Amino acid sequence: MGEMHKIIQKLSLLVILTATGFLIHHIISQNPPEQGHNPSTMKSSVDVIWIFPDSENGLGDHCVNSACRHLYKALEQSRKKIDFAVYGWRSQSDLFSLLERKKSENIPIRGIVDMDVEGKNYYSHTEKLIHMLGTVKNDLSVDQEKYGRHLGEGFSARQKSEYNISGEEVEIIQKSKEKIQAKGDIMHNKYFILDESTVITGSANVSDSGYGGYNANLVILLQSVKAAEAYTKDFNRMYDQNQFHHKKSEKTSGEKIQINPDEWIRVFFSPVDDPMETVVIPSVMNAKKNIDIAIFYLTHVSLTQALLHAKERGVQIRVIIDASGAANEFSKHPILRKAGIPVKVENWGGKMHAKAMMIDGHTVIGGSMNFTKAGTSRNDENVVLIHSTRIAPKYQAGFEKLWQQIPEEFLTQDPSAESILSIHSCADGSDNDYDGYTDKEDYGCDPKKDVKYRYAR
Ligand SMILES: [Ca+2]
Ligand SMILES: [Ca+2]
Repeated sequence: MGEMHKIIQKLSLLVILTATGFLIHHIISQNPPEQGHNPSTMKSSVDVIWIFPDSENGLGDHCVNSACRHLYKALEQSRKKIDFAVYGWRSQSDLFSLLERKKSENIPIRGIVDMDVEGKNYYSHTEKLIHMLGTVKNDLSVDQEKYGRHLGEGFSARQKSEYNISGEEVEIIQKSKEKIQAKGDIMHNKYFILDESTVITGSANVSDSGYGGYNANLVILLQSVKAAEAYTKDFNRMYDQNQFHHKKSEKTSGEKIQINPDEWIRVFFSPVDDPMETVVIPSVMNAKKNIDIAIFYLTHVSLTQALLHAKERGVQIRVIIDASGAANEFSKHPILRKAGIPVKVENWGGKMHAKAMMIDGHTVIGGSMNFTKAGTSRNDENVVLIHSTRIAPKYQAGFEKLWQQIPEEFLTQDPSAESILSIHSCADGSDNDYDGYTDKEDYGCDPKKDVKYRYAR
């Protein structure tokens, strides 16, 4: 024992001293590591940031609001790895140049974007991004396998649904005005995973209207190794295994990710987790006091039924819905109004693009998923449930601000997304209501035209 033990002790000491010396040398010779970027010592945190619709600056290459600056800073601080899955890319040249710089610094960057069956992306700078990075994949082959290689002739849709409105059974039939074209399922995520420890997600697209700030959006910031792991798992199955949409097979655990003793989150991915049935509807069913919803599209039948049920139980519900979302033939907001739920249709130039709700002052649900059947059962989407009595009031304050901005008359009338009624929509260079006419060409923007053109319904 004795002699041998001493030798081992001496050797161990030598190893430790050498290692320490090396470590000190290593630290001195490098820039000090950025705080919060060492996963093992990093503190977990969760936050939400509202992007308020900035009508004055309009559509443009802006990255000035706090959410966009946060994304910029987090990308800039990334040292190890940048993964992102985004619907597409338009404008946002600061973020674009930053990725270019990160690439030149040899930070591994991998990206995923959407493609339709003809290999086109909705956003104009997506191709440029794909060329610049050379490491961006998409869902084209999965879409083509399901829908073919060309846009079909389109189809008419008809939906019959039933609701109990204040004790009365009501049957509603809704039909599409124009033929719907199947362009493929949508890779609709808007998330960034940075250095295996930070996730930035939510409803904002990387565009002039999204992070640029023309639309209203809710951005979610997660500092959590476990959250980053869950998102990376979703990213890898798309990136490495071409598992988009219905090809995804493994459900997410959906387990609580503890952020601190008082706060936890759960994350879910469409379509495999069916977040509408798994998390959104059960949360509405459990609501006891109030629900505030900020949403782009609301066409989902069972969610509408759950909201009516909550209203019957005495839960106070308010909804802000987008004007173009409200103009959708399948929108369920008239049914909610019929049951006495206050629904305001926004009237700013940009969109109500959030997909979020707050429940009972302790829960916020947000992400990329619209409250539609496609959102929960076909597209690639992510939904975060945040349990926090600190975050819920923060959401609430932003919701209240938006609610107060919208005139009372839009509790009963729906302003057309492109009309004199929607502030700045007639001078933003955008066909806000997708009817092929922009700004002054649009009937809703012509004061001499019949007033009916200013309303969507
Ligand atoms: Ca697609
Ligand atoms: Ca228009």
